[in-house]
Amino acid sequence: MRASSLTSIFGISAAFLGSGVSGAVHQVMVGQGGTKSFTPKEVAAAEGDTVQFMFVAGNHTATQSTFANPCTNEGFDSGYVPGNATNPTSYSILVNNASKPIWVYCAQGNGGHCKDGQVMAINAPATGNTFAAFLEKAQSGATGAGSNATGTNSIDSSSTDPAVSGSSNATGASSGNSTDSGLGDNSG
Ligand SMILES: [Cu+2]
Repeated sequence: MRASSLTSIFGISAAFLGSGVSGAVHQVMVGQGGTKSFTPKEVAAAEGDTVQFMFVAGNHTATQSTFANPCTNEGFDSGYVPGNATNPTSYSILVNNASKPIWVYCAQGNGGHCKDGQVMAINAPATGNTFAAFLEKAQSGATGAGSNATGTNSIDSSSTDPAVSGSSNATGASSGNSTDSGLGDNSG
């Protein structure tokens, strides 16, 4: 009994170490040049890689949605982060499943930034549910009022697999300068 539970604990920490060592870091600038943007808009990440959002200007979020509802929080959420070009606050997520696309938008302006095209994707497929299709959906303002596709293949409701490792140097994010008090933080 004792020995077997010790063994499994060991197995978990060994796997953890393995992914931490091999993972690459992909930086994505948020708000670069004062625009409502993610740069780059698409990232191809392997399992164990980290995507690090760098908030360089403005006041934005990095928030996860689904493909079907581009401007609705379904997963991680950085909260509002004021930009700083010289010492940007970062927010990192760990990619646990490279075969599952991760859709990201900015929640600032009660969905306004998203509708203006401030979206990005990690591991978007080249056909079908592409980044271009996601962007078009976001800009069309589709907020889930219409039909929800029931036959989507790889996108389901389990939005918990990109593990959130949190922001590293947030100093008062979302205090005092947000213009959108209607949007709460519904991270769960
Ligand atoms: Cu924004």
